[in-house]
Order: sequence, then C-alpha cells, then structure tokens
Amino acid sequence: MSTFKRTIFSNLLNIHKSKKKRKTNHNNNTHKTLKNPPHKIPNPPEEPIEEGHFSLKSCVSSKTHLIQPLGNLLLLRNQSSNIRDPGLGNLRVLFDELVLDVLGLLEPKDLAFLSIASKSFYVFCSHDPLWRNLVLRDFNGEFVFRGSWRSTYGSAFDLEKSSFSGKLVIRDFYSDYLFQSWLCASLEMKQEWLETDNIQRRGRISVEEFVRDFEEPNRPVLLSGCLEDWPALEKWDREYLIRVSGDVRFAVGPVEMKLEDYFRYADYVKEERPLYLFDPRFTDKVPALGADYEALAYFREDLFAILGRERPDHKWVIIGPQGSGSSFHVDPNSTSAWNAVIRGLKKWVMFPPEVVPPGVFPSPDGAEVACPVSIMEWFMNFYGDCKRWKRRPVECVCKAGEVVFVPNGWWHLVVNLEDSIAITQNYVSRRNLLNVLDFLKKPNASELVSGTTDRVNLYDKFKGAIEASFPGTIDELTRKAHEKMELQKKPTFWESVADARVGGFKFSFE
Ligand SMILES: O=C(O)CCC(=O)C(=O)O
Repeated sequence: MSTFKRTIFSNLLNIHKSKKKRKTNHNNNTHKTLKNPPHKIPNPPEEPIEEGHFSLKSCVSSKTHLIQPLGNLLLLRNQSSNIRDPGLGNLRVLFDELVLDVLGLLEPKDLAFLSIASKSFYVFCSHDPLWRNLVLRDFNGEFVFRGSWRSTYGSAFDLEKSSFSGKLVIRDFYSDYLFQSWLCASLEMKQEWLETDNIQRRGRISVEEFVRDFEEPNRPVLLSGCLEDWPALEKWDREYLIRVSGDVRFAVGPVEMKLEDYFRYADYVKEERPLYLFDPRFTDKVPALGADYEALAYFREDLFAILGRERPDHKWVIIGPQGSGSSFHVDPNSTSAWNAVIRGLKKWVMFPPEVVPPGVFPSPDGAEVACPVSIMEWFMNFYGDCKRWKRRPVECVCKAGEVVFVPNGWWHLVVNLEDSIAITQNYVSRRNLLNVLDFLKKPNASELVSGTTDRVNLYDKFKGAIEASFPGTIDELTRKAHEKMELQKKPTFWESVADARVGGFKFSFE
C-alpha cells in the first residue's frame, strides 16, 4: 500500500482514537499479549462454559462477547433498548447481512471512519470477516496474524498501541446474524456429533479385496496400518515443514502464504471458516515433500497420468487448524480420492451420490453447489435430521496413519478436530474410467471440468490417450457395464407376470 494511503489511514484512525478516548474504556492488553506470542494462546483459567447443551471452546468466554441473539430482547420489558436501530440511522431497515454487504464495499479507511459514527456502526464495522477480506486483498498473503483480522490490518500501520486495537464495551446490541457467526466460531463440536463410526474399516487388505469390496461397488472404507513406510508420518510436523519449505509460499484460499505465517495464523484463529492451506503444487515447490510419501498400491492405477503435465490437478497437501475443513462437495471430474492423515484427527460425514445432504443445494446442471451454512452451522442445524433418514450417512473419525477412500460421486464433509496435516490425491482407475469420460463430455464441460485450463478438450485428449495406450479398454469396459446393468435390472411387472406364466402359474392376464 502506498505511503499516501497509509498516512490517510492513520490520520483517520487518530480521529477514531480521540473520539473513542472520550467515550470508552480501552483494552490494549490484547496486543501486549500478542506482540511476542507463545506457541499457542494459553487458555484462560476459567472452565469451558456450558451454553444450553453446547459448550464453548476453552479459549473463548461468553463474558467478553456482548452481542446477544434477538430472542433475548423478548426477555426485556423495554424492547426498544436494542442499540442497533438508532445507531444505524436510515440503514436500520436493512437486514444485518445486507448492512455487512454494503460495508464490504468500503475501503479500510472508510470502514474505520464509519466505526466511530455510533456504537451500532462500531459493531458492524468491527465484524472481522470484513477485515479478513481487506487483509487478503491488500497484503497478498504477507501478514502476521494478530489474533483478529482487524488488528492484523491495524498492525501493518503501526497502530498496535492506538485506540484502533482497543475495544468498546457494547451492551444492548441484539443480532441473530452476528451472534450466530460468533457462536459458530466459538463452539466445541458436540460429543454426539462424533460418536457414530459406521464406516467399514480394514487393515492391510490385498489390492484384489480392495477392488472387489470397495472400489467396484463404490463404497467408502477406512484403511489403517498402511502408512508405516511413509517417511512423512515420522517427519512431518510444523518445525520440519517450515524448515524444508523455507520461503516457499503455499496456496491458502485466495492468497499464497509462507508456512511460518500460516502456522502463526492457525495458532490464533478463532473464526467460523478458518483459512485452509490446500496446495496442488506442493511437490513441485518442495520436491523433498514428494519423496516422503507414495500412493498406496490400491490407488496406483492412475489413468490421468497418461496426460502428463496436462492432467488436471490431482494431489494436495492440506493443513488446517482445529475447526477448519471442507464443507459438502463431490470431488472434481468424477474422480475417486484417498485422504491420508499425517497429523491430527478428521471427522468425516459422507452421503452416496444419489442422496443430496440436507442443507446442500446443487444446481440442476451440477455446475455449482450452494452450501450456504458453515460446517459448524451444518452440524447445529442439519446433522440431527440425518438420524431419522433411512439412508444414514457414512461417518468416521480418521486419525494420523489412517486413510479414507472416497468413492467417486460421494458427497463429503470433513472437519479437523485437531490441528491437522494430510495428503489427498484424486485418481481414475479402470473402475471409474467410464464415469470420468461421461463427465468430461457433458455439454457444459466448460463449467463442470476443473483443475485444468483446457476444460473443453480434456475429453478428446483423455479418450484419445487411453485408446492409444490401452487399445480396446473402453469398449471392453462399456460391454461389461452393460452386462452388469442387465443383471441388475429389476423385471417389470409385465415381465414378472410373463415369467409366472412360463413357470406354470395359473394366473392369466390375456
Ligand atoms: O479437508 C479435508 O481433509 C478433505 C479434503 C477433501 O474433501 C477433498 O480433497 O476433496
């Protein structure tokens, strides 16, 4: 950011400071603690607080969060005491989400300036996701996270000791939207969400068993005891990864970050949707990482490999703090996948291709999937529904040293129960080759196909390469698939009646 912009920004924040000085108590301690932060923020001495039957994370206190759910207003005699409306002026008619959308259009100096207009604007303008967008937009992944995005932005302008880092004490502000956002960032996963473990588990089975029992019937499985030969399992911890990666930057949402900066962010993050490190080029960037693992024998047939560098993205290192994860989606290009946990614990919830998870809205052409709620909100609002469904999801908690096989087309949600490091790869074997080809040749392939720049031509390239390298394979698989379909086809009513007649039953419909 230019010096000019920087000066305006700090001037405006000084105005902010003098006005706030008159009006409020300051609490600059936050920044003292964060200046030379320890490896992890120490937990406050208080016990985790039970909120109904939910409990808050031990590092969060409901006493420091003063925004209340709207329903609490009903408990008050004077229901006009919500400071939200008078403080917003004419904007009071907008829903909270819309107010935040409008504020999201502002530049940082305007957001900071507006926050001194009233307590209500202070609350809205301090909403941390607004500052997160600004940090990600303006700092290009080069920032030192200071415990909140707002402080992170301010610290880049040496405002750590100014009132910018202080906090107003707010009472009587009621908003479901803002309360919910805080709650989802602050809750522990409930024990009952973690209890179900109904995935099939196997030890070191043979490749033939894996193909017969899981890949062919397209069913998930958790494989244990298979990663002992991976150096990654021994070596990959925070210190090692930082050392071996040096200044290399990895993909984290819309930016790229050095591992040291990302781990620091992960230490302090308390947000509903933490940034997730998900890098498809990690072995090119740091070849030593590629030498530390190898796809298990079950997953070695990887037909996209014949496209060489033109193949779609297929491997990722995944690093995320507790609470980060992947909301419901189906994997790209109709591929299957494996996900191996190196450190940490991951909770999985999976639905078969024909069952769309509750709260998830795929577009009719499959090009987009709207999953409007965060992972925590999904558990709070929808997980219980599935209990009553006939087709219950497949669930498990996968720990370090274990691998989950995700068959093609399966919906899955994953949440890290601890700070986690994992590797995932997507692949095409003979068992899902026809699915992948069907997917690549859909009329809207240009929107559906992902992980490559040449979405439209991928079908022709891949089919051509398979026919050249494995002549006759596609025809053979197609013939077998038809045979299988015929076998599985249920007889119609008339067919069964005809069978009955042939079998000598006395019914006649002629
Ligand atoms: O967050 C995770 O580990 C799951 C990743 C995932 O779902 C995927 O790669 O498709």
